Amino acid sequence: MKRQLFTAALLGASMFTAPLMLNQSAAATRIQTIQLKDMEPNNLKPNMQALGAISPKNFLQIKGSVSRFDKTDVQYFPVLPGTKLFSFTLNARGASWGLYEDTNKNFQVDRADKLVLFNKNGSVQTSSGKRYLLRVNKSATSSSGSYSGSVYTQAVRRSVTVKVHSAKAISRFDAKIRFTKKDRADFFAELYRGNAKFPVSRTNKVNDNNSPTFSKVMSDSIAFDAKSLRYRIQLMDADAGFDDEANISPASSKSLFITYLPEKRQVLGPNGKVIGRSGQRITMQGNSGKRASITFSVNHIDR
Ligand SMILES: [Ca+2]
Ligand SMILES: [Ca+2]
Ligand SMILES: [Ca+2]
Ligand SMILES: [Ca+2]
Repeated sequence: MKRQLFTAALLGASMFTAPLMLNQSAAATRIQTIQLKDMEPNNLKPNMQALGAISPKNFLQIKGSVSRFDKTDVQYFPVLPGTKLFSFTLNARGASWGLYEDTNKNFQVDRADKLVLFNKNGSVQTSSGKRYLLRVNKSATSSSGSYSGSVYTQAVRRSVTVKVHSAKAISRFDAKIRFTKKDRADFFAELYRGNAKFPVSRTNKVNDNNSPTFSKVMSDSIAFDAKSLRYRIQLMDADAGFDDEANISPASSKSLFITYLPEKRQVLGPNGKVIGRSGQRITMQGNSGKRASITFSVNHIDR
């Protein structure tokens, strides 16, 4: 009976499928199930061996019991980077419970702490570095109590944005046609992951303009914990037949290879040296052939 109730509650909330389907980053990374066990003594402070970290990689299961001799259990959850929301479900019989934000970070439920949920399941907006304590108390009317439940998380979604602010033709891209501006370039930029064949994003195209500015920001959705991202920026001149690629790199290729390090907020150039920080405007230009320069900035956004 006990077990049936637990299973029915879990399936009813579709908790096994929700994190996989809603959550791109979590689906990309491996989801681990952590069992948060009721390890005594945990009456005032949680037993630290039962530590449960809430992160997009973890799916937490909680189980325990209280009795006449064990009136209270305290369980602890820190929130790891990359988590923006968690859904908390606890089914308790013969017991009442509260989920507290351990605001003063002393691993104890006290007055300074914020009561987040009380005998009621719900979603909690969170951010990395927050800590939570679950306190379960045996109800006065029952001789014993039990509880079981789970926590699933929704990950922060991170995207890298590359904004090409402007380009400048250094060479002539199109043939001169008298009384027209057709010899001016028709630029648009594209963003590729490393040596990928297809771009992840591109800018708008600006016709007949040797020094255009672009409105569309290019972006790429990435895993929250990605440390280093290699991109190739191409500047194209649209033509009636095959488009021309402008040389915008000081290295041997026409395209500009950059590496972005989200945590260090650094942008590395084709030679691996730091050429700027996130959000900063960087100008690079080509060294041979049909040359152009671009001014761009790289950043990342968490949602
Ligand atoms: Ca217990
Ligand atoms: Ca206890
Ligand atoms: Ca506290
Ligand atoms: Ca053209």
